[in-house]
Amino acid sequence: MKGNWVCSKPSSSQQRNHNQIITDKLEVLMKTYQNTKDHWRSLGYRKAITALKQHPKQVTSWEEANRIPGIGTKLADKIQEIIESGHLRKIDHVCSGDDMKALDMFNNIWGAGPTVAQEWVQLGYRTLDDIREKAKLSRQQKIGLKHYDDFLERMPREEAGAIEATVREMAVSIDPAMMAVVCGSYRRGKTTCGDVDVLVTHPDGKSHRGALGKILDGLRDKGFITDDLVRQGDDEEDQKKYMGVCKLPGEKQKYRRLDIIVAPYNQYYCALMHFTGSGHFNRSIRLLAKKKGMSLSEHALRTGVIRNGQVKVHEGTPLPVTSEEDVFNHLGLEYREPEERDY
Ligand code: DCT
Ligand code: MG
Repeated sequence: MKGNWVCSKPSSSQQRNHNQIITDKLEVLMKTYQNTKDHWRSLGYRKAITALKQHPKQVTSWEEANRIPGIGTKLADKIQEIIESGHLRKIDHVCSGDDMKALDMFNNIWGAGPTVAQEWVQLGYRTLDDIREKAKLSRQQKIGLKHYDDFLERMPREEAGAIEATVREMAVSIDPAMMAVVCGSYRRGKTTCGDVDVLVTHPDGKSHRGALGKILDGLRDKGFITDDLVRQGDDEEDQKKYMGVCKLPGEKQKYRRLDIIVAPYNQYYCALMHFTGSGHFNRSIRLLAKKKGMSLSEHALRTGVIRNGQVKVHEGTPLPVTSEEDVFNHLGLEYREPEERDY
């Protein structure tokens, strides 16, 4: 398979970003366009940033920038400005006003997206106190606001490990054969984690049913889970996802985001791959599966999928998957350890 597939290369082989001065500035603009729901522009910036990060050398001229696929004349103008002056005046114009600062702050409230953040700015709110006093808040946004500073901070890896252990002990106390594994950035070996993603299953293929409720009740009784944000999935056979807030015992502990996913054992390895990520790795490997007439999700890897454009005409049949290696093998990829999926 030709092409530059992220999922087919270990992330440690990623070269150094030779154009960080440029990509840092473009990322600021991309974030602003995301905040203002300017999807096309933010997508254009994301593609350009990815291309610049992969470029084997420092870009030193307008022509060189313009030759990179995905970088047109307007972006090349901006890149030239950064090369020559170290600055991008557009950032000062677009991002530095009080409106934009407020928009960014409101977007960072858990449960508030670009639409509601924009509404609040239009209503004249500029500070978190404005939001607290005047805005009409959903239940989740109230929790997001209460833990605003804690949620923005990444936790040390050790703390994520202690949170995982707490969830696992509870799962095992309910049923000794229950499995609880931390996924996400922790499993990819990161030194800090934004939240903790714990995947729970049971090897007998049926005792995962009803487990989530029991685990949550136990963790609430201990005072470990402090707030509930979202609970998805009612179908007994399917996956369930819980999003909430937890805090380890002790005076100085912070409130942390905790996700618990429960999967039936026959979906476990696809769920493990999905929740391990990274998001970028997942996008790449799913696209590769699609190109091969397969489909990969957190539930299954299917083959013989027939698509008419974007529409699936035939769902395909699930392939046997009893390890992460199986997924890589079926796709014709060399196995990558979680640490090597960190794009
Ligand atoms: N995921 C994905 N696509 C996304 C977001 C997430 O496929 N847009 C998957 C891959 C990672 C997993 O879900 C958990 O998501 P996060 O917790 O958001 O990511 P993380 O890699 O664990 O990073 P963080 O340390 O910020 O939690
Ligand atoms: Mg995470």
